[in-house]
Amino acid sequence: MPVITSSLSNDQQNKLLSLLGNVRLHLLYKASIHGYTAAAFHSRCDTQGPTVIVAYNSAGFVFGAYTSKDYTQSNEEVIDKEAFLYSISARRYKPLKVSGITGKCAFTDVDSGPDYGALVFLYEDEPAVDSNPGTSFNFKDTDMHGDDLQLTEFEVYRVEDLGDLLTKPWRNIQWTNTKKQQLMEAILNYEPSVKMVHQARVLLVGPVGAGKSSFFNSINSAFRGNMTSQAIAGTAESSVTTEFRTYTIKAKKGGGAVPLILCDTMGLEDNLDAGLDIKDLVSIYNGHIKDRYQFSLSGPLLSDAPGYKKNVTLSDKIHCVVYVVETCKASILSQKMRDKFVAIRKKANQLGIPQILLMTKVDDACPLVGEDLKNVYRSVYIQKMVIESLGIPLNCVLPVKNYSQELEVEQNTDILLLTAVEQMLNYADNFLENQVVEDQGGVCGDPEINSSMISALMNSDSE
Ligand SMILES: Nc1nc2c(ncn2[C@@H]2O[C@H](COP(=O)(O)OP(=O)(O)OP(=O)(O)O)[C@@H](O)[C@H]2O)c(=O)[nH]1
Ligand SMILES: [Mg+2]
Repeated sequence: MPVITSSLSNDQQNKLLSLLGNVRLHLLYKASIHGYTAAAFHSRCDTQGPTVIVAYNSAGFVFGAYTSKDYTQSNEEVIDKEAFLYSISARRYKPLKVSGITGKCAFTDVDSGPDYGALVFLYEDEPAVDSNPGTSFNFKDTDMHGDDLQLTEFEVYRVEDLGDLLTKPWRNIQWTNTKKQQLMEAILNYEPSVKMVHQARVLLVGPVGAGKSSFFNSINSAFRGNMTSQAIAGTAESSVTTEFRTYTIKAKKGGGAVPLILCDTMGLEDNLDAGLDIKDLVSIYNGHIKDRYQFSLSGPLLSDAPGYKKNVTLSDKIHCVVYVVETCKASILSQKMRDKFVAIRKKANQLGIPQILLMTKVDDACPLVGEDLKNVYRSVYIQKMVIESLGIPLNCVLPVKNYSQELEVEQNTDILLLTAVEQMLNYADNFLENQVVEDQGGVCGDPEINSSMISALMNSDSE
């Protein structure tokens, strides 16, 4: 499936947003990709809450309809006082907004194309509009669409209310240089509670393009004090990362290593036979996959394959799993992706590996956060996304912004990133402590650790 992008120019989008308030638009349906049929429209746009139709014609008009109600194919007339028709064109400085005629319904909830009376879209399953001004809405044909009823494109967006800012943040963060230095020191001075393990091993896993590789680059940049791009990041239809990579981080150029290994994986995809294979993931959890292993689309790495690492120690295992998801997609992941997450979580739970949800691209998700990152815990929208996401306990959810276009590191971005790392180290330590306790109880020891080694494994302060 090709990457689906909006046909709205920046100017058209800004004009449309000026009619809708503080919202973000999520493209649900694009007729040139999904088909100019009512069936294609309904399969993507029914029960999506508030939506806006955006129709394009070759006369240069962008016009359509907003409704705050669902399409459900109920065959009933839907009353919606908030509904309106609109038109944007180079001819007018401000968009035209047409409210409904008092007492008339906004649209008839039919199984054909969206029917607003005065404008019926996808008329007869064609790239066309039927125009009858005076039916529910009143306008001049020339103002609405320049009398050009053939469509060159037809899109529908879900309209997501971004809300405002909370007066009090729901999580307290000190946005000061002292805090950044404290976080850096705490991370650099971290010592795993098991002596034979020198670095916490944290796995990044998540959908294609979620920002896994960028997270490593961002942490590396934060410690180096300048932009780094060791892990290849970018946007593509399938995962840009195709190898398993274990990255260490240098505190400064030529300096000592941060006691953290970030493991980057290929992205997850909806289809069962695409993207990272869950069997490979379990091998990674258990430390059997080596750095630079090239993931294969023909199947997972088998235990008798040459690259399979048979003898593993606690250091090779994953100590904390970090699910990386884009903030604005967290609550609308496809069912197939959700099912994959359930399977991945189940496996991590069975192995007792602590898990964190890293919600990336907060700057993209909410313009108020894009303007000022300090709004991250005050944005009503981000809070909503955190609460609705994947059923992970709230204290395990960490919103971040990765470096993506900056040329220099920035204090607030670093603070959010380093706070996430500090949490990952705490969780990794919980895992390591549990491993030792389980070994003492003889529950499920690592093959290379036995109870006679336990006292030697523990750091003096945890003895
Ligand atoms: N604005 C913004 N862009 C981001 C952020 N994180 C990542 N990006 C961009 O998102 C795109 C994908 O990022 P990657 O780090 O390559 O994502 P990935 O999860 O490693 O993707 P695959 O390796 O393809 O699975 C890149 O263009 C990044 O610059 C973020 O926090 N904010
Ligand atoms: Mg990647």
